[in-house]
Amino acid sequence: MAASTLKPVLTFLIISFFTISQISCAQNHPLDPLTPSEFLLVRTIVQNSYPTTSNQTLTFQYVGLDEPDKQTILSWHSKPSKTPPPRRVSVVTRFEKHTHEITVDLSTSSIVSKNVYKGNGFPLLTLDEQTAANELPFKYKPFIESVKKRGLELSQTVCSAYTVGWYGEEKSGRIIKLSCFYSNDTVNVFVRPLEGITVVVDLDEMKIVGYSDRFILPVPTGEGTDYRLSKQRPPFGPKLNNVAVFWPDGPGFTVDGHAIRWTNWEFHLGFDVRVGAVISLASIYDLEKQKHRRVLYRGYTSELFVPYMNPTKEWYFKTFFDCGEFGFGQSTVSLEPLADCPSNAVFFDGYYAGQDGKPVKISNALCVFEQYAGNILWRHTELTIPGEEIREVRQEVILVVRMVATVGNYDYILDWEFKPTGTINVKVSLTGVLATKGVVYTHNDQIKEDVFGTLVSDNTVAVHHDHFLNYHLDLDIDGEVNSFVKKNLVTKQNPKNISPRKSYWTVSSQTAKTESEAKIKLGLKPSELVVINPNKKTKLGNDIGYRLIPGIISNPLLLEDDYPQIRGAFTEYNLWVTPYNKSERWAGGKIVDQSRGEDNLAVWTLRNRSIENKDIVLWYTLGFHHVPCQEDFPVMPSLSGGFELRPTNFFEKNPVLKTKPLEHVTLPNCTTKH
Ligand SMILES: *[C@@H]1O[C@H](CO)[C@@H](O)[C@H](O)[C@H]1NC(C)=O
Ligand SMILES: *[C@@H]1O[C@H](CO)[C@@H](O)[C@H](O)[C@H]1NC(C)=O
Ligand SMILES: *[C@@H]1O[C@H](CO)[C@@H](O)[C@H](O)[C@H]1NC(C)=O
Ligand SMILES: *[C@@H]1O[C@H](CO)[C@@H](O)[C@H](O)[C@H]1NC(C)=O
Ligand SMILES: *[C@@H]1O[C@H](CO)[C@@H](O)[C@H](O)[C@H]1NC(C)=O
Ligand SMILES: [Cu+2]
Repeated sequence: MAASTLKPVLTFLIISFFTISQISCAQNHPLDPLTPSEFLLVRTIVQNSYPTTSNQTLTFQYVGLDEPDKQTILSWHSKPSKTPPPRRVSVVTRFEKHTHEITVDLSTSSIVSKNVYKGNGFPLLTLDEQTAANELPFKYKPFIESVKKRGLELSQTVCSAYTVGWYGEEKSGRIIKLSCFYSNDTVNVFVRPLEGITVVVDLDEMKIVGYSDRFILPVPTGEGTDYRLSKQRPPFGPKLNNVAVFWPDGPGFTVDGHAIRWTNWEFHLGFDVRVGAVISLASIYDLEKQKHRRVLYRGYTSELFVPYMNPTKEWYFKTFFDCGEFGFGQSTVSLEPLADCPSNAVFFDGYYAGQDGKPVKISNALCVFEQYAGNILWRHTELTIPGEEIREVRQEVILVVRMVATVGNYDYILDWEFKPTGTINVKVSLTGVLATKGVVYTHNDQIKEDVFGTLVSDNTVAVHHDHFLNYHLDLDIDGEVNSFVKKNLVTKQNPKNISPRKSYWTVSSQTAKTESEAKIKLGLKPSELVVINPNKKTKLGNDIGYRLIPGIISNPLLLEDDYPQIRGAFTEYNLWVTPYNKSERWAGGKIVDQSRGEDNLAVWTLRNRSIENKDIVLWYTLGFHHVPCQEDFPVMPSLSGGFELRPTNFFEKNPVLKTKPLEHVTLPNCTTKH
């Protein structure tokens, strides 16, 4: 289509987008995220429970839905009544240098439980305290001196907060470290570090408690690092032609509060400060059985572990847990209509409690849209029947749920893609700005030492690192009682007298009885990872199931007894299976900042609980070892990975056999304006 026709089409679609987003919610769902008025109520209830005589401030580190028991949800969901189960809220506060865990019941406006956390580590950091910490150096004389010594302007300097991890310390306060950057001449601050300086901040005291300036390295130039279009100079390119997204029949999905229905799928879309998007109660309509069948009770990113591979004094501690320390929901950024999501997208705002307990709104935090990318759902050309050429093709349309979390320098695009075939594709795309370290070098030939990364620009090394995302996948295949089956593909020798073939492979299934049997390291031997409902079979007698098809496989490379690895032990296996337990929600544990690996997936599974014929949860880790390259600079093109949840003997036959082909619709003629 000619570019000139783009404008009128877009205008039309923008109008239709607003219409969709105004569909109001008919009834509240017990899994709906907390609303602004609920946050305010929680704030009042919690504040009233602390002594007014204290001059210590109370800060809200985490406020999230304490969801009702699964059985309660399931029975409500199957027969929604006017009165949903009581709304409860989990709250974590800091008060008088202690972490308090509180459960609030909103229906009675009361506190149900309250205790002081006695374990190691600290809760989620708030954005406010990071902002406050980042400003401290600018009133701190030694830092001002350090900036001056480097011939830099203080007004052009910015600092950013980094969690410090745990390295065997017996005791440590609630501290973070700041790294500082130079913003003169570019907005790409993360590529202009002020190396040699470390600022240690005590968050409870909100003051600098440690400072060192060990050496000076050239601050990499800002030239050529700005990624804004307004700062680019010709020649431009490669040139892409404009596009229009046009759904002549209107959207194929409906939004009812947080419930989304599209073709054969329905699910609930929630939002949480710690993990961002939460998919619940996903079920698929079976045309043959004429009913919805359950697939995924709950899915979300439970943790993201990003260890950097620079072991020097200024960098070693950079081993981040982005969900448990910084909060994926808290780091969720507003999506830009027509850019982050296409014109047919419907947007959802997200809310979380700020440090003062008041609701903070993230506009357009999530988007949902249908996507047609010219892909084929299925096809066949039959050429063997003499005199005939038979061809059947079906186009593939999918539904995408998207959010973007920007944690400091990095952007994570998190997609859940639903297909009419029953597949759920979970995808993450990494983009944004690399974490870089200043060096004296301007050419690779000068480098005779390990610089822990790749020279990506003058005086700039992008540091090696990993991204390990763990997904909490509570599959309920046709009901909550499931089993995990590992189908190993094994080589068999062919008996000599049968045929000249010497070997073949066949499937050897193993049902995991306990947690230890379901710790899976992938990449060595081929196997299918299947969750079955052991109590249901297809008409032909096969186990009804769904399988998890991994994408790229990455295993950890740090030593097992290295501190970050102890904390990030969920990466030891690509897949773990646990019996459902409401309080086991995050693979890195509940309290993550400065945690010591005492409460995480690896520890829970040591109990070696029974998982056969039980309500089970899969924990899948998707990993990237990132060796940066020059193309990743000054801003990185998206790098994607993911995995697929795919029906396997779930349906009696191809569930999209009877899907009709899409009709080709010619666009109304549009007048050219130049
Ligand atoms: C208030 O703070 C001061 C100094 O920080 C302290 O000495 C005092 O005990 C505090 N008062 C209360 C009621 O906590
Ligand atoms: C800031 O950037 C401009 C443009 O590159 C340069 O001329 C100027 O010297 C820089 N100032 C400082 C204080 O670095
Ligand atoms: C649920 O998990 C928590 C944390 O691992 C544990 O303390 C608790 O005992 C578990 N409950 C059951 C019923 O296993
Ligand atoms: C877990 O339990 C099973 C069954 O009781 C047993 O065979 C297995 O050795 C146990 N594994 C560990 C690591 O304890
Ligand atoms: C639309 O454009 C096509 C090709 O330019 C032309 O053949 C057709 O008559 C036009 N239709 C209308 C309704 O203007
Ligand atoms: Cu990376």
